[in-house]
Amino acid sequence: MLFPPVGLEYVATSAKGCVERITLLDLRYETEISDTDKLISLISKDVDIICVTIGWDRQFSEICHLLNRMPANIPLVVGGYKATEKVEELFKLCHTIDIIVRGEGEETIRDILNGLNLKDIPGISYRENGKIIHNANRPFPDINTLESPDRSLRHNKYPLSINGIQIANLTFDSVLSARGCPFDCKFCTFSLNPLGQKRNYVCRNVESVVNEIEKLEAGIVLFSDDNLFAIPKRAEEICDLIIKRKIKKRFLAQARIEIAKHPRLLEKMVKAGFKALLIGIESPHNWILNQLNKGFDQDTVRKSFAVLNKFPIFYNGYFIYGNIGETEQEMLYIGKFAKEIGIDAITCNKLRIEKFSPLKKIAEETPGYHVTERGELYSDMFSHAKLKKIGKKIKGTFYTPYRYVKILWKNIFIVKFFSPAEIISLFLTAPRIIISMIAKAQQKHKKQPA
Ligand code: B12
Ligand code: SF4
Repeated sequence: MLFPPVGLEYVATSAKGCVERITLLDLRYETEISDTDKLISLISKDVDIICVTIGWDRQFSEICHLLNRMPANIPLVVGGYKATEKVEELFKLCHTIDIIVRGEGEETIRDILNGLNLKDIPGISYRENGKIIHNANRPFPDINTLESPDRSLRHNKYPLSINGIQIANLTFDSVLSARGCPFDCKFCTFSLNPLGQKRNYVCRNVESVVNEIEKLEAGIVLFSDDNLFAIPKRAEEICDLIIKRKIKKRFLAQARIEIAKHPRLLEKMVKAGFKALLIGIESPHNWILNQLNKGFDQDTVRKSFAVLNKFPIFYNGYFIYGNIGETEQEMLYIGKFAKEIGIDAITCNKLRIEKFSPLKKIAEETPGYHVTERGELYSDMFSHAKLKKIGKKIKGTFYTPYRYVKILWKNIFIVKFFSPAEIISLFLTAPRIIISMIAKAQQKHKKQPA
């Protein structure tokens, strides 16, 4: 619940002027209408068209259930990454959906709201006489013509909170400075959208990005770009302008290890307030890095971290395990390798092979490997359950109690992510948080069938 639904906010902002009034609801926060009957009564009273985003798998069936309760007489438009991926399935599961917007929705929503004939709107799928019609894909919009999200439409502030207890007044937001990525990693579902289209790397002008940041209320800002540093000179200009305008915020961003080749940029990032980088390493093994077309090898990772670790930035590395042909021993080396390179935290995910993934062919042609409908890869040797166990072991090797102390130490004393006042507030709220966590665990335990 830390981050706002930026995709939907882009769409809502673009819809301004086409309708009389826009009400933006983030149902995770709208406690008053968390009761579905109340939500439906609000919608029935006041709303002419409903637009919903589905970004990921989480609670997919609950979302479908909710959509099926929407009033049949109000047009229902659905969009988002997951909706784009599951067009056919959604139409089958949700009889109330009229239109699904595939891919980026800023221009498409305007066409819909302006009443264009559905057959003339690129990028949509819709129902007609009991059939589903899929129009051609819409070309990508020029991102410099898109307005950044209108945050005044929001009803809440996206604070850091655990079990409803707010911590140290920290608030979050995200900014998108570019779309797409110039690299072609074979497993990647970031830069290849669910329509199989590669989004060419296009960036907004630096001034507009910093103008947006300057107006944000939140203190912690995530750049949601796939790779903020694709053009290092441009990233340096963003930092220069943040420093020049004395903007005091804490930034997080996704990066590739090549950033280590640019120590001057890293220095400026520290001055500008960059506190954490999320870096895709994927694997310690050269043959896997090759298979994934990652574009670097183990030695480069080691050399890059030797440079990166000189800067007071918190590094989280993404790793993929369960690759095609990977042995258990190779998977388990991830935790050890992560320790060797001195990274601060790791996130490990099983390899996913989605519809248009270039790895799909390799997986299908490799005896004993299978890809599920949901894009999960497993093999005769490694079932889902076995891979899950291996994942736990990898984490167990890395996340020891000493590691948690180190993480805390680095954030407080080296990266200085938290101010002294925030640290005090963190400690003061800690007992309440622990009590609430215990209560929640007990509740969960009680709910489980005997
Ligand atoms: C930044 C990001 C995050 C941030 C979120 C920040 C934020 N403000 O939302 C964080 C780190 C929190 C995050 C978390 C997760 N993420 Co994420 N995330 C991304 C990332 C890199 C960018 C998303 C983004 O901002 N895109 C830019 C906006 C403008 O695009 P958009 O959201 O797609 O919206 C456009 C269209 O979809 C459409 N649209 C969207 N909604 C609607 C609605 C209507 C009505 C219409 C008409 C159109 C429309 O128009 C929008 C504007 O063009 C994407 C990868 C990518 N490049 O897309 C992954 C991605 C969306 N995340 C993903 C996942 C899996 C997750 C997690 C579930 C990971 C996890 N295991 O915990 C969590 C879920 C968090 C949760 N809330 O439950 C997956 C989803 C894949 C899938 N098949 O389900 C993606 C695609 C990455 C991947 N390939 O693995 N994520
Ligand atoms: S660099 Fe990252 S975002 Fe770009 S293609 Fe590779 S994995 Fe995807």
